[in-house]
Amino acid sequence: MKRHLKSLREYIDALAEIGEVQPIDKEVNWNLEIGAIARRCYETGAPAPLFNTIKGIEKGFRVLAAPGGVSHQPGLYLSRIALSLGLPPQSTGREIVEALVEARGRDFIPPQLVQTGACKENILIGDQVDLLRLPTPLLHGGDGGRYLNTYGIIIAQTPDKKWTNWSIARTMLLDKNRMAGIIAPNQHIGMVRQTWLDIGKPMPFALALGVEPLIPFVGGMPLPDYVSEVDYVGAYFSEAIEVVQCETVDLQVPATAEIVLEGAISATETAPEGPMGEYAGYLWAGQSSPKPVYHVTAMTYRNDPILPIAVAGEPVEENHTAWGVPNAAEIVYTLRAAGYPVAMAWSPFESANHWYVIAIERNWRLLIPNTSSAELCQRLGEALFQTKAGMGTPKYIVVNDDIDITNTKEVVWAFATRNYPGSKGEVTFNDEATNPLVAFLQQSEKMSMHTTKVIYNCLPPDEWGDRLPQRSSFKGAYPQELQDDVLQNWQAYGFAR
Ligand SMILES: Cc1cc2nc3c(=O)[nH]c(=O)nc-3n(C[C@H](O)[C@H](O)[C@H](O)COP(=O)(O)O)c2cc1C
Ligand SMILES: [Mn+2]
Repeated sequence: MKRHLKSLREYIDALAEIGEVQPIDKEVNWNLEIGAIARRCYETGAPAPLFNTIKGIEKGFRVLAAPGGVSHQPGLYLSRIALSLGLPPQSTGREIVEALVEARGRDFIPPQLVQTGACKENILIGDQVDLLRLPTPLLHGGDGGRYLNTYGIIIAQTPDKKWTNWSIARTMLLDKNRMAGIIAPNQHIGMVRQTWLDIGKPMPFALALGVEPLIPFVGGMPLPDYVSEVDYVGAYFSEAIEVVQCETVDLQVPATAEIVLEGAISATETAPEGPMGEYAGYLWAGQSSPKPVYHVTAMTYRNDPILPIAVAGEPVEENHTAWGVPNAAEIVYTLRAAGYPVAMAWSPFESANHWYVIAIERNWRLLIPNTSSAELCQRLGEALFQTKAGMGTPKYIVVNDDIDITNTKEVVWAFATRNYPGSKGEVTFNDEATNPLVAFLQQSEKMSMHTTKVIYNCLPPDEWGDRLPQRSSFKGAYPQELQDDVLQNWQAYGFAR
């Protein structure tokens, strides 16, 4: 039974129950200090910092960082991801991925419109809008500006109202009522915006910051074109989520959002945006580029609002969890739907979303007879690269399901000991659509958003057949009874732990 946490505040309470949030009353500065503290939390597994007092910002306005980070507490490594998805905090990566996959097969449930909600406790319209009141942090030394949106959901709808897309894309603060942000043409926000450009109009948007914890994970999920993420959110918990009508645009936002910004993205106006430290772990200092301008026409918020932030950079932060994990789930769903015996997919956090690992059922040679491992990889690529699930990175690693792919040590071992160099081991695909933020792409590929993709064939070598060699390890080379005895006697032998 899932536990549906219906607001950011319910999520924070659930984090507090397991020691995964650290309220900080000492005054902190939005100018790099919040970012530095958050980075240290991500990199050490410390609890998510909740900044209660921010210099120069009115009392009550708060910031929550690392809402989707990982934990250094034993057994709770993935607890923030698990709780966000309504699962027990000790859940494994596999249980998390299966929960996301399972909901993909259900009937989608559209949201329910309600009269009002917490996000309407304060309503500022037109000239009253003042984004400078919000505790927008300068996240990294070298960033081109202060980032207001790093973990909120941008809601956009086609003019015919048939497709409502909810996704995460960063926005940088410009002044009291303007932001600028990335709108990649191959992301859904870019596709929806194109339908407005086609009729020569600015695109209305709503940005919901501080929403219930599942939503950012669905905002990061590469669901297919024309699918509305909010309907998947309904399917996931088997209940419609409550939305309220915006004040100045014809869009609906989650009723419990902490902060909602409404307005329109100009069809013509741009402003320099970036650079910002990114999920690959790099910051290209000094490189800004023109991005579309968001004009804000209304700002509504809960009393004492909490701005959630992701401080992108070296793993593990929310790009690796709230994007990497649902992307892996979408790979599983897509390949299973295409008929392939996929047991699991995962992006090892250390790879900064640059590797997705796919585990194939151990008995695949029986299920797909007369097929070499390289041929299977070729077919997997053909199925995957037609879909958005296969856009996230050009590099995939295919292994047998005897490998625990959530354990990076096992992935490295499989890659090192099972991958044959050259064409049998590296199945390549030329000129495929890609996410342009992949670190190693050439400048021309970032522009064309096409590159070479590779599947590293790390399935057991074909000559091994369906009989894997025994593993030479504690678990692989000793009878279960003896293993149990050894564990039982561990302290008796004199070991501390
Ligand atoms: C914390 C976080 C930040 C993200 N920032 C961006 C971003 O700035 N630009 C972008 O194109 N995608 C960003 N993404 C990835 C997209 O959310 C993801 O590709 C998603 O599938 C896009 O939604 P869509 O499938 O509806 O296009 C981010 C994801 C997360 C979890
Ligand atoms: Mn979408």
